[in-house]
Amino acid sequence: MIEKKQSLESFWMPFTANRVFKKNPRLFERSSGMYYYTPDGREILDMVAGLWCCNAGHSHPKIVEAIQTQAAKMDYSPAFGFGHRAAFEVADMLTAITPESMNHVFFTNSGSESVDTALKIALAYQKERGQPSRTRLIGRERGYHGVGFGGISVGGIPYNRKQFSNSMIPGVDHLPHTHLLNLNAYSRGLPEHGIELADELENILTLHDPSNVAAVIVEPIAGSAGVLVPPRGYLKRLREICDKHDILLIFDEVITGFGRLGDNFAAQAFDVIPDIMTSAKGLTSGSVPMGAVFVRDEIYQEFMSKPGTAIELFHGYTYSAHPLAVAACKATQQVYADEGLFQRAAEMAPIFEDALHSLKGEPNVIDIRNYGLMGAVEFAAHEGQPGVRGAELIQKSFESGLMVRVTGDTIAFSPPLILEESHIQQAVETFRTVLRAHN
Ligand code: PXG
Repeated sequence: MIEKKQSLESFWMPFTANRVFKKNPRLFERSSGMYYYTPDGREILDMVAGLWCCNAGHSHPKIVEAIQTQAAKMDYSPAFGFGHRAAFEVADMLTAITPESMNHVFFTNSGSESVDTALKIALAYQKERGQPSRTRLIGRERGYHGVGFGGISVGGIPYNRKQFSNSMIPGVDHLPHTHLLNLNAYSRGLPEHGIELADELENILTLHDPSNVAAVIVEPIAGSAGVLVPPRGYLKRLREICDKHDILLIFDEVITGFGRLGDNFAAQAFDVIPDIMTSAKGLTSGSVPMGAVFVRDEIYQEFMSKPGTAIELFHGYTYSAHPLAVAACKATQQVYADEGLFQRAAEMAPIFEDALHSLKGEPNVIDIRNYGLMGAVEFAAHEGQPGVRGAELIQKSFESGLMVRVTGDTIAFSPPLILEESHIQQAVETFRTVLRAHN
């Protein structure tokens, strides 16, 4: 028998101040609906859907049942050269809710893998269609695209890049971020100012020549950087510039997909259709790791139109379309449809918006922003100590029975789509009390 150690030391926790956490751990033991429960039985209202992923609420009985049934039926089936029926069924289910022209999906196990897959598909596509000089990739400052080498290279969060600075993939440029705090503070929905920031793409293209550029990748709304909603008209303009120069546009929809914005994807919410779309998180409502990359028909057909019987794309994962993930995904998508959760997100969004904006004027608040069921409150940093106030606020919120997400001195909200008005009021009033008590 393996000897049981009681320490917290063995587990090197991701994106966590391990030494701080291990002195004062915040542990969860179970979850249900809108709540987590701690080992000592405290109820914590989850206003981030775990980590922006549990869109159907926690431990949904239909999803749990599907996972249990599948685990007993078939544990694993390879996707390289073999298949299982449900993987094809779920692909049909998913491509029924993507934009009309995106009818093909490549399965991964996470958002990071989805991003690296999307970048590789973009590069391979340019070669396949006879444009091998198109190798450059363009991301954006403050973008988060996971932690693979591709993702951190196109990503724009300085701390995520600093430790690995000499090992990025080459040939990457970044658009400026769109967070214009002075001009757009307290915007409800799409901010008024900043469409011209999209024109910076033209400058980058002039510098390198468009014939050397493969793809542009952005989050429709930047999540990790603190819910940065795109300026009105910005995404459409990016699309126009990409079209003009025959460059692929990739939307990283790992957070914005599956109802978060009150529509299937941000592409539909904003009526801007990319060429490639990455997803994960809400794909299975966070229940089993899974990611998916959707591509336009022309991209898939470019690979399929070549004569011969060779493998068309030299890429894939042992666990692409893992039976457990597929079962969880099918059940999740069925729950979304049966319970009308994307529509529900759209209906709750104005109530969420009003509640969040009622925090204007509370201590140290400098901005509030939102779209769909994504929202953020930004705070003035403690003098010379950026990030400290944010960390204090999540700890105090947790002690008060509320889970929120922090990035720097911004607190983000991204609740399960099942939430009710009473949860919104509970969350905002708890948070208000925390702000007033810890001024
Ligand atoms: N793209 C986007 C837009 C994401 O938000 C990833 C890719 C990577 O997904 P994986 O599954 O590899 O983690 C993400 C992930 C946060 C936070 O609150 C956000 C994410 C992950 C962890 C924390 O800042 N987003």
